[in-house]
Amino acid sequence: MNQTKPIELYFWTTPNGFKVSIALEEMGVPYDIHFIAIGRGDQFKPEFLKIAPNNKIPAIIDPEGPGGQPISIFESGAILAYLGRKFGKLYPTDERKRVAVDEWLFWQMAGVGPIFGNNHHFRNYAKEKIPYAIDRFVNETHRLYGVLNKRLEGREFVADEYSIADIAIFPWSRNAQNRGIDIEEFPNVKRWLAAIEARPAVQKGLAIKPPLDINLATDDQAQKILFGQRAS
Ligand SMILES: N[C@@H](CCC(=O)N[C@@H](CS)C(=O)NCC(=O)O)C(=O)O
Repeated sequence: MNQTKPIELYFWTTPNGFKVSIALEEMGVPYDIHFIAIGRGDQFKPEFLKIAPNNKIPAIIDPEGPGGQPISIFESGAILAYLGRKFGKLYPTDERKRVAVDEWLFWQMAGVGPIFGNNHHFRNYAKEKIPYAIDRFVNETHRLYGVLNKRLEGREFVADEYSIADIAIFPWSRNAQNRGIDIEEFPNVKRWLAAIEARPAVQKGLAIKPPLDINLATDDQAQKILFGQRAS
């Protein structure tokens, strides 16, 4: 590891945020956290939009990017792949193995993230409860748990060896009951979740807590927390 300056992680305590904190912990990469309180709209601030034009966490700045120059990256899948390539960890270089990791990483990004996100939205947040939308997203969530359960039949991790693909899928798949799923129906997923949850780096990545008062902070205070000082 020849990273001398920490990676700047723009983060909130959500599944997409935890993907990156877990990956950084697993790879043993130094990082500083900048909390982006999405509940108070910090993701729309111009400073953040410069590095994350889609106004969503996570994002990173690597001060020691390609050519020794800083690089900013948004989209959790792009971040995980970058970290895997840069630090040579959890992202195999053998092409067949890498394709398998990519398949499951993209499966998470294009399938699990949006579908589980809509599941939460229509079950928990939508003011009007729309049975069609709830059924559609719970059924599709159930199908995706089934796909994962089948993939994990006789396999320890989704691409055999533990990788950034597992790290992408894990934070979204735990607490299945919160999306109307009975995990007992999916014993391979249950076993896989327990194995990942037991990893010390995963526990550290999940343990990050924002400053208690961040949602109440004035704009000025929040700016300091978000952009001016080390928050971890
Ligand atoms: N595809 C994006 C999704 C990121 C995402 O949905 N982030 C949520 C939190 S988990 C967010 O920042 N939401 C704020 C907003 O939509 O305004 C990624 O994987 O990075």
